[in-house]
Amino acid sequence: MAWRVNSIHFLFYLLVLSRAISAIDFGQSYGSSDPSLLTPRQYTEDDLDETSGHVSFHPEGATEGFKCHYPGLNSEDWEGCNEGAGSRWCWIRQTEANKDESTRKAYTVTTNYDNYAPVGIQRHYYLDIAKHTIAPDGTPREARLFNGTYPGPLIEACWGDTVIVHVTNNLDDEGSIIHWHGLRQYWNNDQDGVSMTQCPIARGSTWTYNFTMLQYGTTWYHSHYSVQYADGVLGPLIVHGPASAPYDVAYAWPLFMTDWVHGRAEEEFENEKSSKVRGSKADNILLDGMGRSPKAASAYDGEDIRSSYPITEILPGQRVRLRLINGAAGTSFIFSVDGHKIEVIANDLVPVKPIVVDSLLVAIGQRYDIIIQGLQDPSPGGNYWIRTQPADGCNTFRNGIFNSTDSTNPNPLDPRTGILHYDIPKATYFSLPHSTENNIEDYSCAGISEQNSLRPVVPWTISKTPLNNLALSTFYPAHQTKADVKYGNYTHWLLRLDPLVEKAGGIKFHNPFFANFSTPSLLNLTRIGHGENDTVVRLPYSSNSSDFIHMVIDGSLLPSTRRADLDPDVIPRLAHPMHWHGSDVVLLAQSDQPFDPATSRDTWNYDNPPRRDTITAPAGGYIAVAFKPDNPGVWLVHCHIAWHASAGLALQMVIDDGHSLAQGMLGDGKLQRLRDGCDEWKADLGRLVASKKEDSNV
Ligand SMILES: [Cu+2]
Repeated sequence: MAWRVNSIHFLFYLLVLSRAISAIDFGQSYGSSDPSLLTPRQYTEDDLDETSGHVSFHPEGATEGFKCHYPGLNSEDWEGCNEGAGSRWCWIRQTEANKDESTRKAYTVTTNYDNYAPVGIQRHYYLDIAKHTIAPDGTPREARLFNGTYPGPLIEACWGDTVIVHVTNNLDDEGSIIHWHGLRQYWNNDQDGVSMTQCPIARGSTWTYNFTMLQYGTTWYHSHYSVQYADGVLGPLIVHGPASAPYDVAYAWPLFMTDWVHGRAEEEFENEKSSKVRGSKADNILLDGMGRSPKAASAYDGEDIRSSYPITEILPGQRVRLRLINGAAGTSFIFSVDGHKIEVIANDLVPVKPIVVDSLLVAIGQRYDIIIQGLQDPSPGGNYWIRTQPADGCNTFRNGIFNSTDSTNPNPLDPRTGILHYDIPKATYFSLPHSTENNIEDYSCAGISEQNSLRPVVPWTISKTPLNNLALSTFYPAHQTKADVKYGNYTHWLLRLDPLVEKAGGIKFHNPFFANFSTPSLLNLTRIGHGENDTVVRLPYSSNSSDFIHMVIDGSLLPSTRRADLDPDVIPRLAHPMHWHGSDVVLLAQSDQPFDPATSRDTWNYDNPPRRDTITAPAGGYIAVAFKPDNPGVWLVHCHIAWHASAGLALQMVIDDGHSLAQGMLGDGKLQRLRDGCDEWKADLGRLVASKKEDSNV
């Protein structure tokens, strides 16, 4: 195809950067606090393609043949091109003309990525959920998989694209519901894929999800049907977009960290509820679906490492962008690469000002985009361990709890799960790395100082006077009485133990959260809140971007060093990675001390706090978050430990205007579609499992 350097100033992303040009200096991190300075990726002219005068290019790190197309953008929008470190890259200025009024009514054009997305194309994906026997660590088991792979296939899109996913449930014994983790589903509540917003997909049926990528970065999709994702029903989802620091090369496939259970997840969940076993446990850890026998840590020396470990290739001095996902059921990980620093450029789906660390806590449900800076002079063998070490206090394994300071577990799992391999003349694929672990100061699973050092590139200033009134909170546990239902105000959420564990420990029983598969809340908004297991927070909708809701999640009733009355051998001290649907939240405070209504609020951070969708509540402490109630609907907040969510550590927030906005926005077509789906489900398995009250069904 014709390619003329000077006349076709191709490409691309919106964000704009007349002042950012000098920043394209490899090895130099970004540093600026100006929100308009998100740097686009560098595209060489070979990447670019001329299609009807519209922007079309192969984004760095995309799979082969994958292209971003922006039919709304053409050469008149080019701002210019620039040379840098051997590549030429171009960008466009974001203007009123390159947004589509018909589909972007809710957005205003600003340099705040939160309020703007380009207009992309539609992409269709087809997922088939079925049983397959696999043995990722040598032990065969029957898993439930998307398209027969673990993790499932990569869903890949460009910022602004609309993704349409056709999910067919070919399981013979269960329904399924698929959630698109971290995607806000802005004004698109019915596509969230949880039991609040739809009935499960009946056996043999296909359900189609449809959503637009208003965010970009790294995330994943997974079953939200009880603990089904722990049986394998998960996969990566990446959205190409700008980055907050330059890099040389990127890979499409993320490093997907999981734990792995040798039996069925549903059976493992029985252990969570058992007063004898106390707690679900995992058997192993995997990286990208690869693992080794828990008993044979280093059995592969001399064999081809590519058959036993996921390999990440790098060149000396090269800056490699990697994507990290924790899709585990019960394990938070400390990620590190021996001998290498980690430059963090995004947390969850939010670009952050780059910070450099030796290791990185990746809690369940969290993601990071990172850059590894290649060494100028790597060791001759060229191999370095990638470690995914279970974090202290955030793991439960069959052969003992992993603890960095306690050596009483005789057979800890080997955290060396991947290999960074230098493509240099003397490097070998036939020798394990001989690298030593970085000096890691903090193996804790809340990672308080690290988590609080992450600063979004596009800043938010948070109102100190929220729309809700924390002082009005009932301070009751997630246990509803009639008075609570009237109040509807759980913005101070006092976490309780798993009710059956509480019962076993002699603590007064409370009602856990329970969602009936056959009656999704979205179809019953006026009625939910009257059931003893509904656990509903009703919050006022507001379109004003300066309006916020504040929420405290308080673990002070849970076992901690202060709660000596609760035996940690009976009830383990666990932190909870809490995940929000429908919104990113900002972290006003994260503390290992209990929340004090009189004094704690004076210490909160309102000035561009960390912002993401999953944050760990420390054992015995609390987190305070804020979010914009601008997305009407019914949204889940829950612990992302699969066993805890199913045991009821969840609540539903209804964000509405008091005039049926949330249900009204569905329109007749979507309502009818949801009802038809429920009819199909009820005619299939609905009657059998609707009354299964020992599982929250989220
Ligand atoms: Cu939890």
